[in-house]
Amino acid sequence: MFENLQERLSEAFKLLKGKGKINEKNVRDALRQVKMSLLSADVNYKVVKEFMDKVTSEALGEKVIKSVTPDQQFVKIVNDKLTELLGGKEHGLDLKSRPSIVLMVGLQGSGKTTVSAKLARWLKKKNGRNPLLVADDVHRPAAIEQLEILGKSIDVPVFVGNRKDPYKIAKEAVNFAITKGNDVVIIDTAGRLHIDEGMMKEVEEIANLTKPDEVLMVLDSMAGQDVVNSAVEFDKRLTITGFVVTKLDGDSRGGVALSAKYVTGKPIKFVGVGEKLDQLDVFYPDRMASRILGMGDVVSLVEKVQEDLDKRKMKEMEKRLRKAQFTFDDFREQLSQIKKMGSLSSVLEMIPGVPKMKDVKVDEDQLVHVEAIINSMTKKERSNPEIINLSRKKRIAAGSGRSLSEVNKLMKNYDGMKKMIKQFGKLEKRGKLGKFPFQFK
Ligand SMILES: Nc1nc2c(ncn2[C@@H]2O[C@H](COP(=O)(O)OP(=O)(O)O)[C@@H](O)[C@H]2O)c(=O)[nH]1
Ligand SMILES: [Mg+2]
Repeated sequence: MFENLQERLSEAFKLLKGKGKINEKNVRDALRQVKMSLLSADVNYKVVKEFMDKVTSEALGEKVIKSVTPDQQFVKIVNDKLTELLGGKEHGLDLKSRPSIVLMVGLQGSGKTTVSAKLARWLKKKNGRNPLLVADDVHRPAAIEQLEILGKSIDVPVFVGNRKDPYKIAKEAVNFAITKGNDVVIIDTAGRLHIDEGMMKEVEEIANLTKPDEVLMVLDSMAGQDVVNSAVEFDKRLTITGFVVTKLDGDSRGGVALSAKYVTGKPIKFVGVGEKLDQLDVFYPDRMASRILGMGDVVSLVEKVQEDLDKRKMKEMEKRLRKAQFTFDDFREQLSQIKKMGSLSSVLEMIPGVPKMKDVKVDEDQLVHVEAIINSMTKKERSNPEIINLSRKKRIAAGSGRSLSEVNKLMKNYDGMKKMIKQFGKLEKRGKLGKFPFQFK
């Protein structure tokens, strides 16, 4: 369903190509294209609206980074918001009880039986669990046999019971697991082509009997928007805990995933990317967003450039520190960097060599005050702080609206910092200090 989306989005991104700056007009044109492409891909209009609101406010407020083009930056914004919409971060399985029960539900042909086996394999291989598969789709005899074959291929036992009564099978299976020491029970249930009362009642009853830790609804990503309605219905009746979206190896671009997550608020936990049993992936919203946009390379380029920019600024600062040339101009530049980048503690944590300081409280007001004081200095004072005598201090205090003692404190801090830097320089020259305390790779 997202077949045209990438094409139309790249049209939108083209609108920004060659533009020196993201301005209101060209962003609005591009945004209109994005909106059209989502709507024409049949994405739920509420989803589109929420998405557009977020992208618009971000895109219009963004400064252009020099080394990437506006269209590349725009792709990044759209990508980030899409990631958010898809659930942000990955969601694991919540398997607390012993044995843990996983109930697999969904329409016929969505991939329940395949996913049951894939999940058993994944839990065994990646989590060291000892799963039991339960063939609880008794309506089609072939379904039981299908699961038996799959279970054999991954060396996981399959419980079939009397092959007739789905409630009895489910109950017996849990007891079987307890006696055999299986710590997770995966129950494969019957589906229908469309939602019907009989099927709903059956899975509802199985859920009541087994009290599952996870109720995973399997969604066929190729099946179109109708699937979203069935997701709502299943969630209403069973309270599902998450989705597994299958057949993403086909032409589908994952639009169903986007809408189902939005309308139910339930996370996508896994995706199926092929018929083989190892073709199950934990769902990563960021990767899915890139896939929908088809622009993963652009996104990582922008990320890389942002990283490089930060690194370059750090390196520059390191050079000045080494030469003990640290002036109030540098100080001010640092402050504005810090303000731009968010809290001071997160910036400090980014500097290699600086110990992690969890919960460091930084008074952001203080930063504003310090900046005001520096702004009241003349250019000459900023680059030669040693000329700042008492009368200059008084003038600076009056000009910045801060007290003389605050100005004094700043001067003292500056002196201390500079002395420390000189010490480091000397020690380093004498070879007493193996490395400069801040190392930038
Ligand atoms: N290409 C592809 N095929 C899949 C995937 N998951 C399931 N299938 C196929 O979809 C068909 C229906 O799967 P099945 O597990 O029997 O669905 P169920 O009726 O819900 O149990 C089978 O032919 C599977 O091999 C997937 O991720 N990719
Ligand atoms: Mg099946």
